Amino acid sequence: MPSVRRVSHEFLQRQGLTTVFGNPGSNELPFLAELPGSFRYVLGLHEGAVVGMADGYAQATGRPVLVNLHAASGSGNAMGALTNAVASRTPLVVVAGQQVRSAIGPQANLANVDAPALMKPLVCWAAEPACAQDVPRALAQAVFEAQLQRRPTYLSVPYDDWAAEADENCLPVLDRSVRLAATPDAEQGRRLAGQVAAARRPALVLGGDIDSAGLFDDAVRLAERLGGPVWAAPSQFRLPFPNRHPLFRGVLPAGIAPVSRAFEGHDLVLVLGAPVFRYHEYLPGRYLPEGTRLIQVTADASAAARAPMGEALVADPGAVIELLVKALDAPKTSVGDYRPAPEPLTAEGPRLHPEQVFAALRDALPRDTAYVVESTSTNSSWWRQMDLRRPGSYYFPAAGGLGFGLPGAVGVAMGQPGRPVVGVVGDGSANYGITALWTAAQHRVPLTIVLLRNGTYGALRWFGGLLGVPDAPGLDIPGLDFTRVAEGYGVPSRHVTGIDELRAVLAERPDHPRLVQVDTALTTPS
Ligand code: TZD
Ligand code: CA
Repeated sequence: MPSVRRVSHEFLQRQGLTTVFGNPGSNELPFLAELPGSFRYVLGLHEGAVVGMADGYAQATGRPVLVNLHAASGSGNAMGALTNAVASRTPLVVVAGQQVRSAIGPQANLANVDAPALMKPLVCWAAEPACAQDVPRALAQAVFEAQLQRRPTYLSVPYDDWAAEADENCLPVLDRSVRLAATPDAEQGRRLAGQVAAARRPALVLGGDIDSAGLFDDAVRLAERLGGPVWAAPSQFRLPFPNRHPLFRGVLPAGIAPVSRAFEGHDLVLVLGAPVFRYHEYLPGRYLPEGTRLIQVTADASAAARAPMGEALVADPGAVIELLVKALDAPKTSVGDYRPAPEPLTAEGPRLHPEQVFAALRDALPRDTAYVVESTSTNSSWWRQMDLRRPGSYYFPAAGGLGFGLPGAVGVAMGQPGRPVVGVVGDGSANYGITALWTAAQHRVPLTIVLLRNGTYGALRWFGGLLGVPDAPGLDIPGLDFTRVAEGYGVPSRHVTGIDELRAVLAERPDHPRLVQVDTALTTPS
């Protein structure tokens, strides 16, 4: 009989999980022994960066990805980054090493006491196999749970299990496949189509799942049939709709009262592929205006169950879009033209206004560029200037945990070689995932990091005003030079001072990672 390790490697290979993002320790080494040549181990220097890179890679490829972390300490370091993977419904399969079983109770060094409990609030499934021969099946469950529930999973494996001999009941798992089909039945489909067709003023709200499921263009077809306004749901991890499309009204503000105000006058709000809703700032009010009905269609059963209002149908939004497009009459009038971006605002003094930077990105970079964005105070400038019309153009850390932008951009670029990728990262955010620069340099990942340096935690200054805290300490971050930090990790970099220089630098297409630092003026998120 082969070893548990051999069967597990074979399973991962058959399922296509051969790119492994990790940072190993002694407990993990036995899993990495005899790794077949078809595997690629992408080393990250800190677990936050490891998970951020794996998240970007999994989102860009649309596939589950294996993450290899060290016991409790490595898993703990990864948890902040996992909050974003939860919000973006990323199927990460985290495998961590554990002490041998007999050493866990006495708490030998590197024993992860109650390992599944450590991760449970974040992952949808966490386990430690009860014996070595259950490892291949448990690994398969970790992959399938992540794939079906679209949420990270966690498996803790005592390190001596890998060398143990498999038994014959370990082998059937190699041939397994698990698939999901969630098309509404005929009656559900008729009912929904009837509700939508009967609406006088329907509004559409789209979530990140629309883009991650490859439905970006289908959503445009549906919207143009409906002819009503389209919003992106609050706090989303992807852009589900072209942001300069004539029907697009922007990202819904993340507060109860302003969301309700946006729906004023609509008898039906159809939400596709989003939770209802991921509010942020507490702005109390009625959830919905009087006379507005909400229908949520999502593949995420938990998002349907926890919503505080509305009807929900747990189904594949793609199947629902298809049936609605078929059932609805073609529109009588054209929806109009895409809206041009306004002239970018400028700043006083030597610093560039973020709008100038974004206008330069929009004009100098190819239309299919994928942007990974983590610059919190520049949100309104971003949406005023950008013109994103292609699927997979925008990634954002939707749980608000900083440290995704830089690693996420590395992961997206590795997952979609050939597509231009730009990370737009603030001088605060960059520090949480900075070590990903090293991985980008080692793998020569073609990628541009545009580092916006305003010398402060801009968004927190703005929040300070909103929350009546004008005098909080610890909000400024002077004295950081990212060109020198990047050079230290092996990434060539430039400090750009003028808009013409920025445009010229962005027009270059290097085949390696680079960092472009720009000094920017402070702006507000909205
Ligand atoms: N730590 C982590 C892991 N996530 C966070 N979101 C924060 C702290 C708090 N935080 C924000 O929510 S925004 C922000 C912090 C520190 C400032 C980010 O600064 P930046 O962007 O330079 O990246 P702006 O544009 O200057 O706001
Ligand atoms: Ca900043």
